[in-house]
Amino acid sequence: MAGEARSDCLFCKIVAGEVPADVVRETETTLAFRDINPQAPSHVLVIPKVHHPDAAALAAAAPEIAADVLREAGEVAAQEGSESYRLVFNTGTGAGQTVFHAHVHVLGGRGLQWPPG
Ligand code: IU
Repeated sequence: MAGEARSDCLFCKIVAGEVPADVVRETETTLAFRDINPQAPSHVLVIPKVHHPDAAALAAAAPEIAADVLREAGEVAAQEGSESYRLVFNTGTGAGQTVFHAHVHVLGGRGLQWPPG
């Protein structure tokens, strides 16, 4: 069931402390940690602690937690000193989603081109 921890989900395992992560912020409902394959000098993922497969599913099921994730993304950017930054929600394999637990990429620390690839 969405919302429950999944034993086969990497990010649920990070939330449970079963897989290590470089955590930069934590709240009651969210966790923020550095991406292991950074695409910018500052590349942090913010996730809800509850399991939902993508951001839209999270927003539909738990809008208050989706808002927490967005608020935390801004706090991460400020903490990282990123005056300008980009939030990315890859959704679906065709868009590059590889982990099916909602997360937002917070990218900063360099100039970012538009449009993205
Ligand atoms: P994506 O939007 O689903 O592709 O993002 C998943 C991210 O999770 C991706 O950028 C990976 O580098 C990152 N990641 C991680 O930080 N730690 C891990 O153990 C694994 C993936 I596997």
